[in-house]
Amino acid sequence: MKSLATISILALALSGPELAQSDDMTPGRALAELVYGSMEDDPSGAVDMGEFVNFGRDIFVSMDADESGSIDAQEFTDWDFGFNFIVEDSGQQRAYEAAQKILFAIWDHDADGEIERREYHKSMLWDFRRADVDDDAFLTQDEFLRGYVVNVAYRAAITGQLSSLLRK
Ligand SMILES: [Ca+2]
Ligand SMILES: [Ca+2]
Ligand SMILES: [Ca+2]
Repeated sequence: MKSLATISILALALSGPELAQSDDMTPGRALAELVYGSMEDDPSGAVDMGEFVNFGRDIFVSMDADESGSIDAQEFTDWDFGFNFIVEDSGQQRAYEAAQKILFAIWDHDADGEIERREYHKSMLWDFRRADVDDDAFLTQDEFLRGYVVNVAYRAAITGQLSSLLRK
């Protein structure tokens, strides 16, 4: 298990532009586009913060298997966006597990081993703002794919970029 400091460094590295710039149509990207499409109430517009937060709330409920109001590490790793089968194909299981740990550590603000509803909600707001590069309060599909931390972390894992970071 990596220390939290290492995880923070990795998280920073993951937000670097060189990792987020791939335009290849990979299975991971196709999945992320599908997820983006499912967030939009109005298919003609970009995703606003309300749609993003609603999407996050649905995910929180489905992750919280025992309905305790918080997500523990087991619930978090058991749940997946649909990336698991892509990970199996890519042979990047360990990198994917590392990416899950990074995401969990980012969202568990007080590091008590549970992502509580309010921590998750706050993270959704932060994640939205971070991804909204032009600061217009809408996420375009491109901003979502390039900047949403889940997409960035899992894509880095699946494409093998995270493995090379972990080896450094
Ligand atoms: Ca729970
Ligand atoms: Ca917590
Ligand atoms: Ca924007």
